[in-house]
Amino acid sequence: MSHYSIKHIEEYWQIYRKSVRNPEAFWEEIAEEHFLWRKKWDNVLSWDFKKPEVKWFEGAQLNITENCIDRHIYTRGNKTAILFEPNNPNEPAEHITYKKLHERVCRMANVLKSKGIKKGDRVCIYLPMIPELAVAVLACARIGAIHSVVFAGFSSTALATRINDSECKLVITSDGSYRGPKTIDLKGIVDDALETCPCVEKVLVVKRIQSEIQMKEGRDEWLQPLLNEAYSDCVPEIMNAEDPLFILYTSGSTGKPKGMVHTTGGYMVYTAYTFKNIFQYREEDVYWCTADIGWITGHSYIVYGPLANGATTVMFEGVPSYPDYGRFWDIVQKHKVNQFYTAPTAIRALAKEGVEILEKYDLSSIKLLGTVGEPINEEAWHWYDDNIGKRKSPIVDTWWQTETGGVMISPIPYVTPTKPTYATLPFPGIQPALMNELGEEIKGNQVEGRLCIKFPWPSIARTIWGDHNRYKDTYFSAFENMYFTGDGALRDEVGYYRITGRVDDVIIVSGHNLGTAPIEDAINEHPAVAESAIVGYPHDIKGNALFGYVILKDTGESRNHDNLRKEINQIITEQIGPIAKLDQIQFTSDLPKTRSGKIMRRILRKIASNDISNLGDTSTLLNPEVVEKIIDQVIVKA
Ligand code: 7RM
Repeated sequence: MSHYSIKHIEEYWQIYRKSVRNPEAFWEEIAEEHFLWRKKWDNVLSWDFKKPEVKWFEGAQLNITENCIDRHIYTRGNKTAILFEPNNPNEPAEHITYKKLHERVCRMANVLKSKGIKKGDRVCIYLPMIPELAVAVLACARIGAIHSVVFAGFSSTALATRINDSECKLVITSDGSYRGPKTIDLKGIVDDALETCPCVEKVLVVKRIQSEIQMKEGRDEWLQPLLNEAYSDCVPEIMNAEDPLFILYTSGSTGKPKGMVHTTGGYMVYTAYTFKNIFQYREEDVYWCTADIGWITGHSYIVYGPLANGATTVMFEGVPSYPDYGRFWDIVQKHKVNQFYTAPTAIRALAKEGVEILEKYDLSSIKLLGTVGEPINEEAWHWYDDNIGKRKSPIVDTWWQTETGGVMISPIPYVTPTKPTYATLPFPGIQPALMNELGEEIKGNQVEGRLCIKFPWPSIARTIWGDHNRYKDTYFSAFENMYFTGDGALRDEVGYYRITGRVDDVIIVSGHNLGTAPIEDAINEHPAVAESAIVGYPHDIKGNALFGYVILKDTGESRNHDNLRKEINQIITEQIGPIAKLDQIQFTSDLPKTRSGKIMRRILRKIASNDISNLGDTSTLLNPEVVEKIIDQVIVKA
């Protein structure tokens, strides 16, 4: 018996050692015992990071939707698979059982087939967080089409770039979407994008907001009538383990977005196994990940991982602030959510609203909390622990990437003792290494370096769509025979990892390496500070100097900014040292963020450096308007 569910720290170490000593045997056992294969593999793994090439479970055949849906119909057919919570709290939630999900996926799959979609074709999905999004993803997988989900907050230009890069034949979208009190004209955005996308033949439209839209003759069709007509069963396409399952775009530090390609067998095994252990999911639990399916977190931990385990997974259409900042907690109470997984940026935004609002809700169903997406600062970690987890729910700080497909470094709840701001230990099968600038591995504990992974794991992205050279350059060229993550990390005295942020966020001031995250952590402890971002800018003597953008909490009272600046630098001096003191502090009301909530430091760096001639593309930001605002504040003053 493999240890599919890890229960003790001794067991973790035992499994971890086994997974490193003989990775093939380790993954083979898990693949063998917990999944449905039409044919077993001829070879567990072949790999060469120099080429680079990675293949898992070669020769095996399967369909991932049989694993995520069909096999559960017999054992838990009437269990809720997807629990849909609409944007409007007065609209009833929808419980989609495994049986019903099977039917809906099959109908959608048959519609796609009737529109000429075949195995290997690319289908772009541009939908809000409604059940059809998950159904469309699974329908593609059912027939072997490669889905490319584009987050429905991206602009028409961003959408067109992604559609063209992978030459999608068909787009699935909706007439519009709800976002808190607003509605967004998604179909109009698609129409604009398609002006420059000759590869798209068909557009299928879900009716969601009942708005008047243009339907282009011969190209656009309403989906519902087609679904009603379609047959409710669809024989799954038998896929090879290494056939592509999906493409998901992620922005690089330069150039056009990278279409990360994930394949079928390894991705399934890894997301299912990590989901089971990291969220300690039990049969009756209700699990909620607040991400959007437009990101990897949604792919792996709303759709594939939970469904492969027969879980109930919540899909929320709305935003945390609508109708007020109690919405998340309202949903937790209403659906008795047991595992809650969100991003530090959401935690900080909610913490800023204060704790009074929490008193209205019963959060006692919560057993476990998760975070993902960026380093979580100590203050946010404690706020989450104290107020949401009530100090009894372990926090899993899960470090991973679009490229890794699944969680790589994370505590296993109830097993790994947690430590604020630490993602703690590698998941079984993951072999991290910290590297120095000379390309050497830094061994031992209490060290810091660039985070690499030494050995392949089943869900590593296999290539960048259409650009294998870029894949090689980006991930396999910095360090020989290693996958380079682009992140920095430190390993403490017991071997726990703390992700310190993107390596390009390191600022060298007077020869001292300073990570931005620890400085931001220190500042955020000031009672008046809600959020902050530190960047470097050129300085004649120090090489780089530090510029801090600081958002203050709305406490109602006005504070003297010069005094605050002194207090902030005092805290930094106390926690890190005078070397990390900020040379300039700008108070601002907002920070430019990507749509997944990451602060765009590139832009902040340019503004701090007084170099706004070429800010690059800001159109994909969540809040492009703040860029102008900050420029006015900073540049006018200087
Ligand atoms: C899952 C996801 C990847 C980048 C990654 C890191 C940062 C993600 C954490 C984290 C510190 C974490 N995929 N990151 N999780 N940093 N602690 N727990 O976010 O492709 O969108 O981003 O996000 O820099 O390289 S992603």
